[in-house]
Amino acid sequence: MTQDDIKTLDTQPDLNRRKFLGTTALVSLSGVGLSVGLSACNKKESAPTAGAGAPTTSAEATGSSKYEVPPGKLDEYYSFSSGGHSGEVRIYGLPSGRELKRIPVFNMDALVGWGVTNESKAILGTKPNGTPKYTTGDTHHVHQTYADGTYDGKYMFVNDKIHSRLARVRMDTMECDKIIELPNIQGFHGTFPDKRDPVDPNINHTTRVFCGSEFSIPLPNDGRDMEDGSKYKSLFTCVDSNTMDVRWQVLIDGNCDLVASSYDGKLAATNQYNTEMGIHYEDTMSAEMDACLFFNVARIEEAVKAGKVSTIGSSKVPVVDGRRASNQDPKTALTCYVPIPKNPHGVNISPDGKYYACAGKLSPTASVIEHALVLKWFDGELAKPRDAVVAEPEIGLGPLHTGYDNKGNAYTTLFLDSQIVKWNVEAAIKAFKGDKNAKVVLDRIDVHYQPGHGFTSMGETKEADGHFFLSDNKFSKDRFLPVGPLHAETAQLIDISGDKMKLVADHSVYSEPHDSIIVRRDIIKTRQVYNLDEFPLAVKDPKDSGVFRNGKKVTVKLISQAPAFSLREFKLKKGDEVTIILTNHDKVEDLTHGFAIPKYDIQFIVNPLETKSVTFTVDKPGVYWCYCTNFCHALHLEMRSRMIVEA
Ligand code: K7E
Ligand code: CUA
Ligand code: CA
Repeated sequence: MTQDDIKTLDTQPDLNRRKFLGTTALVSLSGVGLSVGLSACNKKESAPTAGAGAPTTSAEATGSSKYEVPPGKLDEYYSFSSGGHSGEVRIYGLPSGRELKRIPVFNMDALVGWGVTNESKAILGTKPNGTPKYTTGDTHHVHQTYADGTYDGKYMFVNDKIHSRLARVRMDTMECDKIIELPNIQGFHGTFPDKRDPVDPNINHTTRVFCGSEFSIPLPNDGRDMEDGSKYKSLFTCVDSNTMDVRWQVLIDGNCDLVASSYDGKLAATNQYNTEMGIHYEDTMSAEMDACLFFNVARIEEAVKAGKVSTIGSSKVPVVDGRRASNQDPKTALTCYVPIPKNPHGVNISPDGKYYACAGKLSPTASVIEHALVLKWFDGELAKPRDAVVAEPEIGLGPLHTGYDNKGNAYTTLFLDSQIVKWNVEAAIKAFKGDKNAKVVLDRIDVHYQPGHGFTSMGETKEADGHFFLSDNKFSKDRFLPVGPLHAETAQLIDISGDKMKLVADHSVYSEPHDSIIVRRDIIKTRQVYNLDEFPLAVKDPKDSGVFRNGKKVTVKLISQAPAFSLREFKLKKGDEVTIILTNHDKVEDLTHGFAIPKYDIQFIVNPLETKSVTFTVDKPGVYWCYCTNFCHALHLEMRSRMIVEA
């Protein structure tokens, strides 16, 4: 990118700001000062750097009661959000921004007892000593399952970038029920469920989850080829959404990043920023063009069926060859590499299923790729993959993620410009064909500051409603009371129902939401209580309570019913391996009890009619008051049981 490119960005209303930002950001990208240009905050001339500086100018404060949710009233939407390096998933109500729940997934959670109970450890996976295999996670992308092009309210999937795991969350209980670790990859970043089967017309719902790996590694990564970057590889992975088994992987050139799936089930896509296969940071930016890589799902599955596969290391997952050299003939190709400038970030399909927007990140453009033309290339009827690009509007600096409304407009986050830009897809296509009158960029709005993901209400479905856009910003600085060197992040709610975007609320969020989806509330149907029968260990009758000894292994069965546990005390001997099984017999929704044992580091909750268990060795003689941690009753404090450990 050159200085001349910047001049062409004439749609920017605030030219002075543009010039300042552009010069700083782009000059430094051109080689010498790489680290300066890409760091986020060095160019926001209007923002104080820290502290509770000047209050926000009233000019931008357009919040009004129309967007407030009065006490006792419910929100219109759920927002499901990844929690970044917290390893969790969060649920907010919109437009209020009320935080409703945090779902522990890859992280430990003291309230729920996630990572403490036997049931959660079985989902998390354990080391031979019984402790969780990993205690950290890094969630980036959340997406729900589909039926007929819209959410079916069944499951949500979320990735773990640090340990390359995929988790599934049930939408009826909003709890994680399954976690798997993907083989032979690192930096599992983008993920997206498919929307229907590419072949079987009867399967109009999600059955696969696609997963992209961002970091290339030697394969297998067992100490070989560590100095030879040309031997590093990435895999694109497909997981069965029901069994959560890994179905297949595709060996590719370059890396994966974000992932999208088509509405007809035929293609999966991933943007690639490291087609250079660079190991060092500057190498990943050496090429002017990277790519958006498309996978022909039906052909890959035919190849797997036909046994045209290999395996890597000890993994049994079939791997097909999606590298460029092996996929030159469009009519048999499994993959199609569409060139996109430069280090693109994000790929998002429009709600009509026709176009993918792949934003340039280091190029001020968003590339529009036509779905039908990619299919045409696979049929041998398009000269070259790049011909599938039908528009490439210049929209601003550092474009990352795109959301859509129901009127053919796209909303892209501009990380470096700290803006959201609204642009019209069909107008961009006309302009690309040479129509000088096509009005591509329709509006811009400042956000505070450095937006990462942005997403619209129902915008990842064919029911996109064009109501709200939420901008998850990476910096908040002067927007909230300072709370030390680490500030809250901002999620800014923008009304996109009119011609002009309107900022209507700032919501603070704990670091660091990456991606969210905004889901209409009628789609989500949650359960009120559990069912005793779904827990094999359930203590079904209070009379079944007691201490059951088998040598040094002891099982303690008890129930909770406000305001008491069914055992006032239970006796153990030092050295026993005890399993405590607790069933909550309260049937009223939200009547949850907790169970905490001092000095033994045991804490968890049991929801109505739920059963949980913990196993540990009692190594400290004495009296330990097991108490209820969840305020449940006027006699909550009295709700206790005595664990007596004899020497
Ligand atoms: Cu979805 Cu943040 Cu992981 Cu873009 S990434 S910002
Ligand atoms: Cu039971 Cu508090
Ligand atoms: Ca690159």
